[in-house]
Order: sequence, then structure tokens, then C-alpha cells
Amino acid sequence: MGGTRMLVVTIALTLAAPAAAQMPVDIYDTATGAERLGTVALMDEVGGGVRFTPDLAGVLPTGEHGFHVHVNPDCGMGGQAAGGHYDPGNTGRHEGPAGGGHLGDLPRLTSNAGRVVTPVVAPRLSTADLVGRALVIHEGGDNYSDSPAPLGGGGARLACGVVPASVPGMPPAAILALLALLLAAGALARRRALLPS
Ligand SMILES: [Cu+2]
Repeated sequence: MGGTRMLVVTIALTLAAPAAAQMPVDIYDTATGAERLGTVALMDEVGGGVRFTPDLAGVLPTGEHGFHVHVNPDCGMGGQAAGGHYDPGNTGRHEGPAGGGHLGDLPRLTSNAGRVVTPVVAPRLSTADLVGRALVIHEGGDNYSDSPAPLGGGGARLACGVVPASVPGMPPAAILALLALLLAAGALARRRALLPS
């Protein structure tokens, strides 16, 4: 195995590592849009799905809160600018994280006197689905159904955060470009070595 190939493998492994790292999303209150409540960290699960690890303090009263991926990367107008639930399959149905409806239906979050720290896992998502969308936390709970109230009945949007369009770490396209460059450099070096000087 050539030194160049070894180098490429080493670099590829090093660059691939951040993809599995936690990706924190800043969460703000929607009333002013200025109070940062903390973060929800996103991480792809090994067997599929996304783990959401909240670390929030502030406006969320004790109890369960509806939590969803909304389509627009915009938390304005009291969270209304985030639009509807992420539903790439156009199902038009709110069925919760394990159902066959909106892909953006997440497990409920639980607040204890304003502190929200218990992780939840949404089994049908990957972090790639979340890039450029918004995470919204509702005032009320979520019965994972459109009945008796639509969208789980969570009501007002109390907290919201936009998932950045560029993921921290290196995007896959840049990794591939770098690998191609290294392979080309390696091939060139080998060819030079074969040529009579
Ligand atoms: Cu929602």
C-alpha cells in the first residue's frame, strides 16, 4: 500500500468523523426572538434516526411540549414564519414520530420548571433532512394526531431555532474534492517516479 493511499485513507477518516458529531442548534423564544434559551444538539443515530439532545432553560412551563421540524428556516412572527410541519411526502397527516405522516413529527419534549434536558430520538429522520429548516417547540403537548385538534394540539409556538444551512465540519462535496485532489497528486507523483530523469 503506497504512502499516498495511506495518507488519503487517514485524511478521509479524520474528515468523516465530524459528520457523526453533535450539531448544536440555537433555540430562541419567539415572543422577542432575542432570548436564547439554549441549544438542541442533533446527531445521526448509528442504526438510523436522529437524536435531539436539548439543553434549554426559560419560557417552557413544566410538562410536555409538542416538538416538530417546520419547513422554513425562519422563526419570525411568533414562530409562524416557520410554516407547516416538514412533510416531503405530502401526506397532510400528523401522526407523531413513529407514524406515516409528516416526517417532521418529533417526540414530545418534557420541561421541568423550564429546564429541558431529556434527549429524544426520531426514527425516520436523518440530520440531512433538517438542514435549512426550523425546530419549533409548542406551548402545549402533542397527541400525535389531528384529532380532536390539528397538528397534535400544541397551539402557540413558544420556542424556535433554525438549523444552519452549512453543517459545522466539512461538507461531503468538499471531502470528495479533496480526496480527488490527493489521488491525482499521488498518481502524478508515481508517474514522475517512473520517468527517467
Ligand atoms: Cu409544530
